[in-house]
Amino acid sequence: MAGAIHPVGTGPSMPSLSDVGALLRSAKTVVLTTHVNPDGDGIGAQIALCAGLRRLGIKVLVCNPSAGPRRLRFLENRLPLLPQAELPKVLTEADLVVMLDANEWSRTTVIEPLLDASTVPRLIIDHHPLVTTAVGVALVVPTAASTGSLVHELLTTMGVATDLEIAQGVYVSIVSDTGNFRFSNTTPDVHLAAAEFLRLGLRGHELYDRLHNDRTPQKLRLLGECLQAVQYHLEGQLVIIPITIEARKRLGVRPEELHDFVDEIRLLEEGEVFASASELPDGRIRFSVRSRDRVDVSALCRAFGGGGHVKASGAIIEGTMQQAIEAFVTSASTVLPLPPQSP
Ligand SMILES: [Mn+2]
Repeated sequence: MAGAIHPVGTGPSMPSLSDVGALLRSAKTVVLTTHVNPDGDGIGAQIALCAGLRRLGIKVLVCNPSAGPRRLRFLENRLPLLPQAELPKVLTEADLVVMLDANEWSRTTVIEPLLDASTVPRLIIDHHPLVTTAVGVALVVPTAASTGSLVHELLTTMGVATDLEIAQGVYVSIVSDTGNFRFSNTTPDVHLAAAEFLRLGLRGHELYDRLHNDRTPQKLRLLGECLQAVQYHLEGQLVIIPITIEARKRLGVRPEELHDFVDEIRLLEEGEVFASASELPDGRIRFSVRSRDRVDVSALCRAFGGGGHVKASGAIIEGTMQQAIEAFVTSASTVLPLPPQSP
C-alpha cells in the first residue's frame, strides 16, 4: 500500500507495520474497541484482528461503547464481547488496548473514562485523516480504503495467513467503506484483496444480502415521504433529504435505519454534495454528508465540530431543522456552486 504511516501523540514516531506487529505480538491479552455506533468497518476490522491475534495465541476481548446496527449483529455476535461493567477489572490484566476505525479516544464515549483510569498502553489503527494528537501509538493511514484493509496488511506483515474469518471481516470493512466498490477509494489493492477472499471461499453475494437487505415496509414508507421533501440548494449542487423525528416515530423506524437515506439522493444525475439531515431526540440535527467528487465534505463538517473522510463525513448541528439546514447551506456556499467541469 502506498501512503505514509503518520505518528500521533506521544507514541514512538513513525511506527511501521512491523513495529505495530511487534507491539501486538508482545501482548498476552488485548482489548479491542471502536467508535460509538460502530459501523461495518469498525466491526469488520475487529472480527479480522481478533481472529488474527487468536491464531498467535493472544487472548482478545472486545468492549465497544455501543452496539452496532441490527444488520451487523450476525458478525458482532461472533466477537468476544465484554460488558462495559467488566472492563475496569479486565484492564488491570490487559497488556494493550486497540481502538479501530477512529483516531480520537473521545469517539469511544463511555469507554474513554474507563481507559483514562487505567495505565494500559494504547494503540490506534485507523484511516481517518489526522485531526488531533491522541494518547498512544498510532497507525493512521488515510490512503487505506478501510480500517479492515489496514488490519489485513498488518496481519500479513505479521505472518498471519488470511483465513475465512479474517477474510469475512476485512471484506465487510471494504464493502462498507467503499460503498460496495463504488467510491473513489476502491483501489486496485481493494479488488486484489477481494479476489483473494473469494478464492478462499468467501461468499460475497451472501454477505452483501445480509448487510444490505434490511428494509422493512415502514422504512420504505418513510423513505418515500422523505424523498418528496428533498431540497435543492446552490444551483442544485447541494441536495438535502430532511428526516423529521415525527415521521420516523410515526412510521416506527429505528434511527440506525436512516444510514443509507443519503445514498438514495446521491444517485441523482446532478449534484456535488448530498446530505441527509435527521432530527435527533434532543432536537439537534444529524447531517450525514457525501461528496460526488470535487468537494472536501470533511472540511464542511469540521466547521460544525464533526468530521470524517473527504468524501463521506458527518456533523451534528444545533437548531431546528430549518435553522440547521440554513447554516449548512451558508457554509457550503463558500465552496458551491462549482464551475462546470471541462469535458
Ligand atoms: Mn472506516
